Amino acid sequence: MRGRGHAPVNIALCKYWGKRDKELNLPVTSSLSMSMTGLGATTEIRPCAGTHDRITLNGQEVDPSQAFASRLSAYLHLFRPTGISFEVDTTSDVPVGAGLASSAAGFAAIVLALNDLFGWELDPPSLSILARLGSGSACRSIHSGFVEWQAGERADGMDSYATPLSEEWPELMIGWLPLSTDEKPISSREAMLRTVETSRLYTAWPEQVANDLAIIKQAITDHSLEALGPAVESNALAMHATMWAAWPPVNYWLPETLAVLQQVWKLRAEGLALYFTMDAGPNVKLIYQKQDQPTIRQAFPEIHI
Ligand code: 2P0
Repeated sequence: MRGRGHAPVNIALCKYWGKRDKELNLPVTSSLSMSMTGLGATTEIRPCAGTHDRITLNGQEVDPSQAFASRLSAYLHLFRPTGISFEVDTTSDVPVGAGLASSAAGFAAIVLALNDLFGWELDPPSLSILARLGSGSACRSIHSGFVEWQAGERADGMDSYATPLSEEWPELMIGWLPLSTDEKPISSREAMLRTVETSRLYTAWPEQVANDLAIIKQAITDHSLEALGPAVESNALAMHATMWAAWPPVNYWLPETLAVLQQVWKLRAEGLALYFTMDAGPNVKLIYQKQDQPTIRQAFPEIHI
């Protein structure tokens, strides 16, 4: 008896930053992402005897005392039949804990594997809600393409889940620059809480998101990178500004991060339609159109597309 699930990494174009309920991972605002085909997490899960879950990541057994393992075991408790442990075998295409959305793909893959194992046959909103309980952004990784996570209003979170947009935009490219794969200095979970509690700039965030979200959705419908890029870039920078204004300040940037941003701004000033986004880590994701791929590869030879 085993269950299997695969889920893509998603990169937010309009970010989720801040919760209205930290137990249920209910967000303050809606958010919108793009799933990356061919990059994600694959999980196999089997019930087994014993008192501990056995968790394997990329072929290596994870010590049960590690944060990753204890968070996963705590999540599995939500579904665990009495006296049952699980063997969980996950393969991730991206480094864990480096701000590359590995937990989103990971928790979405677990939910799909549990759905397969127990034969639940859940509908996509229910799968998305269960993934959200593991990690907020995981609710978006249940789908491919452009995905919107509706913040919802209900206290029980049953209206807070992700749905795919019908639009497709095959020429839109996203590539990431691996500046560092070290574990981040502070988890996004903790950083988000600290920002909401201490950053005076956070009061401006919901309005920023409402504006950006409307522009981004229209830009996707119109296939307009000129409209999309500024909203995406400004949304990421505003999110980091709320963190810098927290106390103690939250900083994910390295000197190399700023150097890349300056290079993007220089290339754009020279006429290239190139924009960036960043998540809770020092790495930069570049957004551009397929026709400019050769130029981008030349300017950033280390890029993963
Ligand atoms: C996002 N991030 O929208 C934002 C942008 C990071 C920066 O969602 O506490 O791992 O599990 O709900 O989802 C990362 O936070 O946090 C994240 P939890 P999560 O992609």
